[in-house]
Amino acid sequence: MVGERGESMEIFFYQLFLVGIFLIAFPVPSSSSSSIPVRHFQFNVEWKKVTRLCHTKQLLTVNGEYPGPTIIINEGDNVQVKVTNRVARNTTIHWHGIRQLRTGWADGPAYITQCPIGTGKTYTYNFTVTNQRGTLLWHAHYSWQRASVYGAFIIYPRMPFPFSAPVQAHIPIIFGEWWNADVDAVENEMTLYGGGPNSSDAYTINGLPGPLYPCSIKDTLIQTVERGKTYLLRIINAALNDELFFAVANHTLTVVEIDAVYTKPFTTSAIMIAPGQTTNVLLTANQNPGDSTGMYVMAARPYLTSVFPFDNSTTIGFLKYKTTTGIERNKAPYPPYSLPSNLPPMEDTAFATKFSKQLRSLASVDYPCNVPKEVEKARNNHYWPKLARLSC
Ligand SMILES: [Cu+2]
Repeated sequence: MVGERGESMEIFFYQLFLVGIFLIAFPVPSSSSSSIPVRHFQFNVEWKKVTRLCHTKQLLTVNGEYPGPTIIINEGDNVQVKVTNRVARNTTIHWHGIRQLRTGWADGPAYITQCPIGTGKTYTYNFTVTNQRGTLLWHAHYSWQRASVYGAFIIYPRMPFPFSAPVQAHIPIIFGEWWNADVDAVENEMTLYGGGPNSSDAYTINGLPGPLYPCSIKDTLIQTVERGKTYLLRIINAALNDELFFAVANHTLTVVEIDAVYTKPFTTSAIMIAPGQTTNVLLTANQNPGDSTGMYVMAARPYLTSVFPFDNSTTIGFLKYKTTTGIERNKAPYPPYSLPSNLPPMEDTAFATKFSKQLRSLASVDYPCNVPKEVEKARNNHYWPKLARLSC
């Protein structure tokens, strides 16, 4: 007994020592400092009746929106999100990719960094976004709630963009998955049988499956653009499990940022994006639709990486050039269309590899890439006992 107690005291002092080092090594300004702008948001986690693919169900949402509200802040802002749980089950929100310097408790994974937010309870996430700029995402982090509870997290930079093209508009493109069944039932069944989950019934772009799925012609994204203008597509993969290819017919994409880090720009016919990842691309509306429909298909479908059954369907939307007359030419039913020839086939590992190899940090004077050039050989293995002693 005494031995055990002595050991635990030793561990306790060792923890104190490590925490001390951490505080000294990362002095981040306190968020209570009045010079930091504070951004307040209210998130109500609540049910909303939503219909897709002819199936109506109660969908878990934030503020009744699907996808959820977009958070837009400036680099350096303090963010305070008051989350109220209005459903009869636990929940949390994860700020996916935010570094959470000294605010690990605001990270969101239930039972890891925090206890879940119980029914009727309110919890305020409070963190400062330091030295990150670009696109990230937020999503629920309890069970499979992230299937419908997700949204864009946009951080405007303090300094001008490191690319010269004037951006006409910022367009979030958020991929997701839709199950006709209740996702809790899908998850329970998976746990019961120990296999993979039932495949989703559709992929979605901004919550819309597009006309290749049953009953979905009206649920199609149509993004209007002006000829000659350049747009920043803030692409987010909020799908649960699948890497996706994405392409826009007759257009190239210039990758400028991944996961809120600038990249050396490169132009590509398509992108590959993993779940939880974000990619900012520039798209110039440089086609001359003339008398044609002025509609270009944008499409996403999975990159096949597993032997398990998966949803092998394709979601599409349209890029639509504004007419000079202002007359709406194209409403459903859409003109004849086909998938973009530049969309990689599902087994295209060569494309996925080539694409990933092109990703390089910008590494400019303003945005240096400070990675350790030497790897220190570890002398001891350190074990970190769990500090959280709250029983949830
Ligand atoms: Cu996450």
